[in-house]
Order: sequence, then structure tokens, then C-alpha cells
Amino acid sequence: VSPPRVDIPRDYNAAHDLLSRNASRSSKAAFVDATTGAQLTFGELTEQSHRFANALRGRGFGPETRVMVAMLDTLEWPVVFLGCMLAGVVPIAANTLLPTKDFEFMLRDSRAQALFVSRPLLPTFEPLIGTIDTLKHVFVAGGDGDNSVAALVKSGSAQQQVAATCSDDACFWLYSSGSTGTPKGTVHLHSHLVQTAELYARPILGIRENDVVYSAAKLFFAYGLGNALTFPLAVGATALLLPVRPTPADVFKVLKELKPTIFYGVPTLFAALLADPNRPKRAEVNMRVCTSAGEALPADIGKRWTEEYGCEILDGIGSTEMLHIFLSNRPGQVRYGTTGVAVPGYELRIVGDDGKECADGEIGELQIKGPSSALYYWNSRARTKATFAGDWTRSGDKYTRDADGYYTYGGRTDDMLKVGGIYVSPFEVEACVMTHPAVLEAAVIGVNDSEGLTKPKAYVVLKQGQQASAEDIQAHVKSRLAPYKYPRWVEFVPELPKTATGKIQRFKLRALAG
Ligand code: 3SK
Repeated sequence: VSPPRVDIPRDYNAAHDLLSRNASRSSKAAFVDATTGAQLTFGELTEQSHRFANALRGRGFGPETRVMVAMLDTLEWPVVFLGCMLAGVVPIAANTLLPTKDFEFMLRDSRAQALFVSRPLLPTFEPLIGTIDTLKHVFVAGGDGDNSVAALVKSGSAQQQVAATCSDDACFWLYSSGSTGTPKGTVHLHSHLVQTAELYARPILGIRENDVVYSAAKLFFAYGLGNALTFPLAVGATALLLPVRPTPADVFKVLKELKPTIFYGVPTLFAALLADPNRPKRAEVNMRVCTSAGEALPADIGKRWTEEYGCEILDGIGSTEMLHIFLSNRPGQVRYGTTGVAVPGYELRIVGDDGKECADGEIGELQIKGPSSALYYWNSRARTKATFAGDWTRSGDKYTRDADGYYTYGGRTDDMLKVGGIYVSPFEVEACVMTHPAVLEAAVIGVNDSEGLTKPKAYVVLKQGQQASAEDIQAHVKSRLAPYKYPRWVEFVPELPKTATGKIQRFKLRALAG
């Protein structure tokens, strides 16, 4: 059987494709704000996206101009993202949880000319406004003043004009993090979004027009972008958006009241939902299938969820570089504890330290070949070459494959941790802990919690005569880094294990942590 192929014409604009697919559904809800119940129909989405694109053109933004989108998941998010693409402008979807210094890096690195920022995030950006020469405009989402996204949309004509982009043009960027160094601007092309919808969402997830989807992962993550924007738009389904960071109570409210048929989560969230005594009964919800990605789903969580709700969790893995899931369990063929089998249309191989392909059962690095692989990392030739090796993209994840073609996760090839589905560099956390005035030295490793999910743990040596509590160290990190990065445990030790040359022996700390 030849692998599925999605043929995309050379003259192609991704936003135009996704919107045109829904031309006959103009009064159906494309997006629903789950907190207010406000809806954006496919017709309104199309009109507002074109108005936004025309307003951008009117202000001199044209093809290849880059802009940053640092917005909560509101109804304005898809309008801004698609509107940019219609004008050929390249939106950079930014992780809204980051601190000021990370946004400063991204704004300078990308030379974004405009920033679209949600009102509640403005304080994080205020120190930067007026200090970056290339950033010329700031528009506020959730506002109604002259510089608001709403005013911008209103000012543009509704004429449907589409930039003459081609399928290989840069379409949007996402920043991806590495264990060391700065975040990497990952450049995706116009052809990539629908590839993920046609290769993964339609055949594996079985997404259809009558689905209602809810993704706990936000739109700025590659996982959330596919889940809640590309996939529903590709088939005409409705997506529920929640602007806040969801607590289990928020998620249950959505599941009970708005009854999504597809729920996309991450292992930490599934574990928290199962541990909540107020969780709804099976009859109160309407999920037909769930997905999990971000980190390996412990088998026990998958089994308990299926027992409780009668629907499977399709555990899979994707990456910012590949845009979405290339390896996944399939409905009716789920093997909990594995990440499933290759998604047709993607080729996978496992490569050992010797550069040779591994036999079944042998562990090595998972590499992927497929049509949604990013073009390169912006401004980063060396890191591009290390990740994008011709047709193959290196994942940095270690895997084994069994004789049935099922893949099992075996850790990272670098030191990165996946915490709640998001990459955390232990070195960044370590460096932050060391800036506490009472700390002499620190080392951070990943330790499994009682559910088998990885969280950062800090081993800390205090300066002589100095005192600090675990809470002090945690508060110090929380106030400086993205909130999910803080060490969940802090252990004070008299010294760190080191080699003769002074290198921290992390394997000894890992053994100590059990
Ligand atoms: O973390 C993942 O597994 C993932 C899944 C889909 C898209 C993007 C990512 C990073």
C-alpha cells in the first residue's frame, strides 16, 4: 500500500484553504468561548479575518513581515492568526506563560514589527514597549480603544483578497526550547497545517463535521494549534476555547456543560482529573475519543480513564518541528504504555549511537520523515543542521519498536524534561536557583511523581551561614521563570556529587532520587 499523500497546489494560502472549506457553513459556530458562551460563526470568522488582513495591508504590513501573537485563547486568536496569513504576514504564536526576558529575546530575534497582546498580559510586555526598534505597533486584544484588535478589524474592508503565497512560503513560526541556548524560531510553511489535518486528524482521530472539540493545550502550542484550529477548520467542526489556564473544575465544567466529543489533554491533566473527587460521571459527559501528547502517558492513567469514561485516550507524540502527531495509538488498537504506531504519511526510524538503524527491541533516537517538517530554525544555522538532517528530523526522544510496530518511549537524548507536556531545561531552572542569594550551588534533575510523571527537583547547597527554605527557593524561581518550571521538590545537601574535573554527576542524583 503506498503511503497517503496530500497534494497541495503550488499557489496556495493555508488560511484561504481552511476558510473556504467552510463556505457553506456560514451560520455554524466555528469557535465558542467556553467561559462566556460567545460564538464566532464560520461566516463571521471569514469576514473578520479578511477585515483584519485588509487593515494590516492598509498599515503597510505585507508578505514576509513578521508579527508576534501573545494572546489568550479568545475568539480574537483565530481571527488574528488567519488574518495575518491571508495578508501573507507571518504570525509568531508565543507561549503566553513566559516572563518578560523571554519575550524580549523573541521580539528582537524575530524582528516582529507588531505585537498583538491580550490585555491581561500587557504588564509583562510594558517594560519592552518603546525599547525595541523593530517593534513598531502594539495592538491589544480584549480592548476597545484605538489600538485594540477589535478597532483594527473594524477598520478593514470585508473584501476577500488573498496574498499570492505559495505552498512553500513561510506561513507562521513557533518558538521551540532546547536544553541550552535561546529558544529557536521554528519556521513552518503554508502547506504544513493541512498536512497534519489530513494525515493525522481525519484518519486517526476520525474528526468529522459534527464533532465538538476541546483542547486543554492552548493555541500557541503546536499541539493546541492543530487540536483547536487546524483540525476543526479542516472538517467544519466546532472548537471550544478557554482563555484561562484550566483547573480540573474548569475542565469538568466544559465537559459537562458543552459536551465536547473530542477532548485533547496531557498526562498531568488526565491524572489530576482522575484524582478529583468531584469528577463527573460517565453519563454526564459525551467524549467519544481523547488524545494525550506532550509526555508519555503512564499505562495506569490510560486504563483508569477508559474504565471511568468508556472512551480511549490515543497517546501520541508530535513536536514543534513536525507540527503535530506522527506516532500515535489508534482507536480500537490502543496499547497503553506505548505511543502506538507510525501515522501513515510519516516514516519513522530509530537510530543508534553508531548512526545505524536499530533492530526491533533496540533503543535509539527516533527520527521522522514527513511533509510537515519545519523548514529551519531562524538565525540558527548550527542548531538547524543538528536537527534537520536532509529528509529526516531528529526528535531527541529515545524509543524502542516491537515486532508489531508499536513504539515505547525510553527518555531523552538530551537533558530536557517534559513537565505537564511542556519542555523545561534543567539548566535554566538550575541557573535561576543559583541566583538566590543564599545558594552556593544547585543541580536540577527530573524525578517521577506518584503518577509516574516527571517534575523538576532541585538539589541545593547553601552558602555557609545562610538559610533558605524550600518554599523560598520555589518562590524565587516562580517569580522569575514561567510558572510550570519551578522545582516541585527542593532537597538541601552538603555538597553535589562531581567528577574530578568538577562536572556534576547527575546520574548519581538520579540514583539518589530513586
Ligand atoms: O509534545 C507533543 O507530543 C506534541 C504533540 C503535537 C504537536 C506538538 C507537540 C510538541
